[in-house]
Amino acid sequence: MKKMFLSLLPLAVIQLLFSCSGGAPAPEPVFPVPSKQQVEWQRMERYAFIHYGLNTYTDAEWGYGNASASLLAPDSLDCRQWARVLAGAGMKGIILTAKHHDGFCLWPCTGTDYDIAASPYKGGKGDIVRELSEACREYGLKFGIYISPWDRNRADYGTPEYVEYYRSQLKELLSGDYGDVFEVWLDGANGGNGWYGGADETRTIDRRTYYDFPLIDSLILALQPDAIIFSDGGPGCRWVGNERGIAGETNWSFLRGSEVYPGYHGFQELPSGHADGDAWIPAECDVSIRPGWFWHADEDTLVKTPEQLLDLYFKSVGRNANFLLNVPVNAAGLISCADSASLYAYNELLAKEFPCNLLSAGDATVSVSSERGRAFRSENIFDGDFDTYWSVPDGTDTASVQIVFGSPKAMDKVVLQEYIPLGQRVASFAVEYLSEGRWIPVDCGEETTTIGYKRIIRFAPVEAEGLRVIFKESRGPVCISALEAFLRAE
Ligand code: FUL
Repeated sequence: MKKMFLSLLPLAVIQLLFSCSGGAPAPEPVFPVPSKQQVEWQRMERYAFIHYGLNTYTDAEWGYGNASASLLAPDSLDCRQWARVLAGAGMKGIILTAKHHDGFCLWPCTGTDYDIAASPYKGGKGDIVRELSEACREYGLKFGIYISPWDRNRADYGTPEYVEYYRSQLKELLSGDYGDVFEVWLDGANGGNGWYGGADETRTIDRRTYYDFPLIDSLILALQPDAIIFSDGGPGCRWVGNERGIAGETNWSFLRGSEVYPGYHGFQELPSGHADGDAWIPAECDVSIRPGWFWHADEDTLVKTPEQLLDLYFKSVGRNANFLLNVPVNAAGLISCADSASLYAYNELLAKEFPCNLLSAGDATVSVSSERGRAFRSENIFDGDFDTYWSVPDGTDTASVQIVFGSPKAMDKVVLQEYIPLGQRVASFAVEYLSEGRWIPVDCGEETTTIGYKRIIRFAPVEAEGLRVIFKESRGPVCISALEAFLRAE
């Protein structure tokens, strides 16, 4: 009852109530901090990409911009199947390649003839953006769009007129006609050779200035205020610096905002972010379930196994990043059986990794180095509620929590979460278990530096009489939402 009442009140009022009743106020934020939309986005954790278009029929990855629209003639295309399979695999949303680098549009686009209206699909009356956005709503998924800035079909690519055309495409897709869009994906590949309306040449643009990305970002946010804008440098979320789906073991959700822009690349620094960054731009790990982003018949046997997908989950979500898994649609217009079989099995393996949290305040003796006050007591880390957290007094940048069990527990994973609305703080920590009266570090083979929204530490199963986490370095008083331990179910 008390909790229900509190959840209806804004944070500021809650803080005031606690300070009036003698409790300590919440810690001051440590900047940069995420927007409310970025926190919601991070809590999605897993969502899917779909690459589909003319490349599906030409066996290409980067269409040149001159493939005929007549090739788009799937005989069984069914967006509801895509949504059903991906929802069944635990995805929280789908991002569709509404336009890839070849410039072909999967919706009837007013500014070009190089679109679905020129294809045989539904006699030129189809609109895959609409069909998928509706299927996503039906299956409780969020919907996002990939709209390539680079366009190898347009004769005017490289001129200011093209940028205007690109903006008009964004307006068409984001004006609300297709509902809410949770993420807009601005790819970094742009400029190079292409068809360009028959010019068939190489065009080079200044990646930093040509598109006027600040203007594009404000256009997107004016139309879809809750959308997260992806690019190498955000502003909503950032590329993780590789297409293998792997985040840095150290992973700050910040960048020096003015340095990174779409097309910047930054392979070395993007996996870990900038520890001294001034803008909250968390990492997203994009990777395909197959070697290519688009479907190719000869890759039907090269679909990643459930075990590989599970490993990628731990290397993305388990390292403070979101996991964007591409599942290409095949020439028939469906997600292939090999892909859906692997996806379902992966989702089951994932559930087995986290059968039940072994930690609770009930059957153990919990002690912490210090507590900030009633509202920030250590019990908050066990309550399964992200919005409550344990914190320590101001001026404290180290802390520890120790749990001694009534009887030993077997475990192979520890999950830690920081309360990120107040910033990402922890820079170094250690996880130890108690065995025959001695505290032993778990052998996870990874740097235990940052935590962020979520960090999952895996190790060979141990029989633990207790567990402790030592926060050795923090950018302010720690704010820990969750500490959980699990043992994989056989
Ligand atoms: C890359 C693109 O060039 C690929 O074709 C693909 O769309 C991938 C997700 O992003 O930069």
